[in-house]
Amino acid sequence: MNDLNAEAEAILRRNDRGGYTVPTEGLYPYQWNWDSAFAAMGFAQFDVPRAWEELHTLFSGQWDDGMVPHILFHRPDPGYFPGPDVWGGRGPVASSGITQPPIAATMARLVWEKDLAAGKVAMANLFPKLKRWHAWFMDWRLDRDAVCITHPWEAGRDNAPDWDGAMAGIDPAGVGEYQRRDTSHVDSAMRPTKYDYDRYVWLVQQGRRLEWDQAKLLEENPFRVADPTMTFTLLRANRDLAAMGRELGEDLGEIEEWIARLEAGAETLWNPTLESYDARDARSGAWAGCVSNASFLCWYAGLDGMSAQLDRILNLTPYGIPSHDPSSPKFDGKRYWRGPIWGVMNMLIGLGLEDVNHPQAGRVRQTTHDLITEHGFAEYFDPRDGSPAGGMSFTWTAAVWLGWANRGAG
Ligand code: 2M8
Repeated sequence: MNDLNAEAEAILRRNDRGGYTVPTEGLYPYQWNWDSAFAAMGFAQFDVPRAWEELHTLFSGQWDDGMVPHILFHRPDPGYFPGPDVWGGRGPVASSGITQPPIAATMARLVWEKDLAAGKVAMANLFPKLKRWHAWFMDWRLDRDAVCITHPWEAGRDNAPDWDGAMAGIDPAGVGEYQRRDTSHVDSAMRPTKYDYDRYVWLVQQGRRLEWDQAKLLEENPFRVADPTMTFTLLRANRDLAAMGRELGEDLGEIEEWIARLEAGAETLWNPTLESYDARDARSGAWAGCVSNASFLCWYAGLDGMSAQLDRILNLTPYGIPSHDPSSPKFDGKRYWRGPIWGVMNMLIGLGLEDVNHPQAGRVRQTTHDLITEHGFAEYFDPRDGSPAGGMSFTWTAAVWLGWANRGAG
């Protein structure tokens, strides 16, 4: 085993809090939804039972309406804001009131493929929970059959320029005083601004006031954006759920109907002027005008159309797909989801490219391999020179290394 494999395994073990994994010590002290799904895929490379346990713990927080929260607050920790007291989630485990990109079915399939016989009981147990979560999206979150977010944190791409238009429509008056914790862990130049945080907190306060009732949020929330991250990940997740359901002898009728609807919905995210998949404000109809790393999840979802953009972007940076187009005036190479490279997004994009044997597939994986080899297991990286940013010893970067990037040719 090479040193990086050993280091990646040690990171997962160190971030293990017993049944669930934190994204990194200090900055993120709880169980995050899509981080946890990546962690399961990472654990599956050396400890398959622990991988299933991660997913099991994640779904122990599922709400009675089917939603799976974006954070589960298993144990209080003053190092993170906003904590359970601010969110007022109503599930079986203290939680936030919003969700995150549904990659769990896709990661569960990768875990299951490690040992089909041993994983059959765990998968049969997880299947109905995954299906209920997907049904929740279909019931509550569609706009012209594309999937909407109700808070920027739901997309996982917190401060992406994609949300600037919708965020400008929020007046955060009355949000009150609060103490951020993130900027005591990392340089504030790498984090969202106060302008954004006021609106994040305002949206949490609004959700709590509306008791996280999806019908009321649909009526009242000014922030509702049809998002490529959610649309493409749910489409892919349904394809993986159908494949697993077939193995388990489940009826697939409903899932197949969801797939057809989401395929049509994804096309409503095609911005012809930008020549790219784009986010669309479901309230105003306005395009965000952003070529983001989520735009390139189309292959992951079984669609295409982005090859010319992919060639263009890959020629602008040495390490894969930045979170925002480097040629855009909004690009900021260090500020979180406004420019940096994220190993997890490179992996999802890469999986999609590999599915169709795309000529750029090898390049995306190889450059992610090089990025981690040269710059470590950081949360994200400056796309111009690869310098590490945000939190270090990061769970999902370690998982991406173990499950995908270490198969680079280098
Ligand atoms: C970041 O988001 C959290 C809020 O959910 C934060 O900044 O406090 C995002 O990068 C998100 O995608 C990720 O799941 C989370 C934990 O790694 O951190």
